[in-house]
Amino acid sequence: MNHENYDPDDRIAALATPWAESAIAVIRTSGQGSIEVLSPLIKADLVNQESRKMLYTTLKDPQSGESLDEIMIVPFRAPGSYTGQESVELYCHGSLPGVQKILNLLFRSGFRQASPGEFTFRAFIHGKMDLTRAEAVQEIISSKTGKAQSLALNRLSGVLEKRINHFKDSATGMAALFAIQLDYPDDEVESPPLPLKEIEEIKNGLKELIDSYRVGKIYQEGVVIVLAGRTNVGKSSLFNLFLKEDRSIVSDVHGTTRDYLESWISLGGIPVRLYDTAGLRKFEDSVEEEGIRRTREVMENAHILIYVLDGSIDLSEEEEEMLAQSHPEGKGKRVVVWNKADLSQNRAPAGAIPVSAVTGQGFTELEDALRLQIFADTSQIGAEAVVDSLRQKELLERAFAGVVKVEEAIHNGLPVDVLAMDLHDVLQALGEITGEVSSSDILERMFSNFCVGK
Ligand SMILES: Nc1nc2c(ncn2[C@@H]2O[C@H](COP(=O)(O)OP(=O)(O)OP(=O)(O)O)[C@@H](O)[C@H]2O)c(=O)[nH]1
Ligand SMILES: [Mg+2]
Repeated sequence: MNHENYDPDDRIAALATPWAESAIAVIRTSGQGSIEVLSPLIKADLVNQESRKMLYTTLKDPQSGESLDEIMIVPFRAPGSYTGQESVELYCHGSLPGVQKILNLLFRSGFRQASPGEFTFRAFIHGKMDLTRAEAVQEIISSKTGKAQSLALNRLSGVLEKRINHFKDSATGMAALFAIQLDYPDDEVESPPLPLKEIEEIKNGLKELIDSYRVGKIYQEGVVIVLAGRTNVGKSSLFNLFLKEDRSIVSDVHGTTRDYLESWISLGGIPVRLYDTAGLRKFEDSVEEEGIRRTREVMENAHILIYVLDGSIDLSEEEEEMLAQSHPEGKGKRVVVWNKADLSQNRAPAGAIPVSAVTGQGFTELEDALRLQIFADTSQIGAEAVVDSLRQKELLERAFAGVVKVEEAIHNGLPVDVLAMDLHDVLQALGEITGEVSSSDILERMFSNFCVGK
């Protein structure tokens, strides 16, 4: 999408549902004249159809006279549509050849294929939503757990926009104050008190949002957790317990799992990519050697390693050593599980969580320990507004740095024009977050990550 010479009125169309056989497919169009262009293609009068009221009709090719499908169609007149401009949505049977025929007809009739995110981009330029909401649209679509989806939904409803606007209002008020002092420098009017309290408030608020990014990222992108340990300790049994299904082969033969397996799970709403791996031992053949090499590779990339021990037998030297290390090597964190606790009368070694993959004992404690590790470096976020876009986080940091500069300038007794300039930076960054000031390359990058049809 080229935003420089962008024509926001030309007519676009795209399939909004996946390109796959389905019960119903939704085709979306937007642009001036959409209703008039589509009307001759159906056996009903779309031009006089009430806005946002659905119509059941037949779609036909006016050239050949061929009936293409029985459809439901709904016109949206500006500004009462998702994009804020005239739009038509069309619900047809989800047959791929059928959908292709309909799209071909639309492209012959004066629509062009929409780019990814183009409908949302139009909603943004028509003032239907600011950039924090526009970004939330794609975040909702790509969210992997219910919790991630509701955090993104909060942003769509504008919680983040409201907070940013609150900072903006406050900074604008300060800018006005500085402007008065610039206009009347000679103490003709008594100088108003410096807005130190407001500055502190903006600083804390920005800091809170910046910190929330880590939480947002966890919910949006998820974390990688890897089950590792010696052969036969019960890694695959635990993997299946997390998944609540028998995905990985479990047997009392050592070296059952030869290659890693992976699956998405939800850990109390946190999306987790969980890996089961080949047991670590001196390999017996080249296939197992490759399996163990892959296991080590997967372990390297883990955010959290669940190191599994077998509670029914003695620990190996290597396991003892591992337990003794309070700080595991590698970038990830570690949780040690003492599995098969049901078979042992002994107590779990210090630092290990007693669990049984067979009885389920200790599993809740294991989940709690994982959650604690995941959020270990994040502050507790009370507010509903959580940032999970890197773009927003970087702009928040720029605004924060600007506020700190203003504060320092005040403490150092610098002249008001310096304060005003620093404050201008703050306002600029905040404006970019919501899209009030937006450069075309930001828009280009942002909307290109969207789904086509959204
Ligand atoms: N009693 C008991 N048996 C368990 C438990 N966990 C696993 N087992 C048994 O231990 C054996 C090995 O389990 P797996 O889950 O295949 O072990 P693994 O670590 O994946 O083994 P490899 O893939 O060979 O590395 C199986 O016979 C399981 O039924 C447990 O908590 N209690
Ligand atoms: Mg296994």
